[in-house]
Amino acid sequence: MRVAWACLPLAVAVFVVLVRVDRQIEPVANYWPPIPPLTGVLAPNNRLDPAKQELLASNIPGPEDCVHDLRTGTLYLSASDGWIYFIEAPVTAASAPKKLVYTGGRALGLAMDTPRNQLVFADKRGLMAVDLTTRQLHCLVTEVDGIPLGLTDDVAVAQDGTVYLTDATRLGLGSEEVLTISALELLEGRGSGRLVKYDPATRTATVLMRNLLFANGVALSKNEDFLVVGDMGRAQILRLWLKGDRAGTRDVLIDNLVGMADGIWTDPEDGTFWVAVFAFRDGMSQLLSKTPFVAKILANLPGWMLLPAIVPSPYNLVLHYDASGRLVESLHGTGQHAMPVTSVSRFDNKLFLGTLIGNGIRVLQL
Ligand SMILES: [Ca+2]
Repeated sequence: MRVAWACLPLAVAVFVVLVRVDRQIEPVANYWPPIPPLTGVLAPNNRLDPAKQELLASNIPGPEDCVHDLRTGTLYLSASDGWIYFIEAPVTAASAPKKLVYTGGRALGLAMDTPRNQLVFADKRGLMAVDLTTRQLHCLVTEVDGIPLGLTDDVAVAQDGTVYLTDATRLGLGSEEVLTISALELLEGRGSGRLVKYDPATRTATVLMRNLLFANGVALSKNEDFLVVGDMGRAQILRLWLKGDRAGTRDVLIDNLVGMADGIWTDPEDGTFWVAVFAFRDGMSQLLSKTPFVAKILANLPGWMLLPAIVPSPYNLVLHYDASGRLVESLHGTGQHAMPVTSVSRFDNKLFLGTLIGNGIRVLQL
């Protein structure tokens, strides 16, 4: 089956490369460790099966992320139509989402900045915020170190208002769709993602990490002594210490993930980390990581044909780690309604799952 996936696009790519100019990427070879087996805590189960889920906002396209205002229970969600929507509590499948603001771009990761009563979000245009009283939109950062943000993917806000954001890849500067951009970054294999810190007091942004292979989810630890960031293409979650003797140093908190980590959410009650896994690591980008010349040919495919590069088959997977990076449980789901999970958070003893592909937020009673 994998061979079939790889051969068909390759044949088309040979044709395509003859009639169009290639995209400007220069793939390099990478050698990844074997994918860990689905055994032990990782053993498949049916905890995310569709029959156990409720679908919220079923008419809202591509809600990558959603976040609750813990004061009111209002749920905010980022959609692929350029709008941020909200649902007031009590949030049920019958609730009709309302429009909060049109961003002019494409909002991805969301984070509440409760002390300042604003919603901070990653947008294809850069780091942005919307005042929840006036609904006034603010563009906070569009470039760092003279380099434009290529694709702002996720955000985390500290109690003092400091914002940490991921700039997924330099390849996001064109007009390509998010999925195409991520596939190209993975096929290139170099890593152009950045972790950025924005200081609202000085309105300045600084780069904390470079060369991430699609920088994705970012989250602060419960007491904000460190943050975690997803180096998605390398199947790692990195830890950067912010306080204490180790401040400024980094290490690998979680290594050799079974899939590509998307959104990461810190549970405010116990400090554990919930990780949305976008896809297993057996897509074309991983299979072709040793053959950059083939990856360069495939990079000429139309965007929709690059999907197998990152999503070989539909699967739902959420991983739950303790604060030290130990896997404590995994939640799986398959079937015709399975979609890549791009965000996960818990509220009122329910898990809320966002997806870049498909409509609506899926809700699982725990
Ligand atoms: Ca993301």
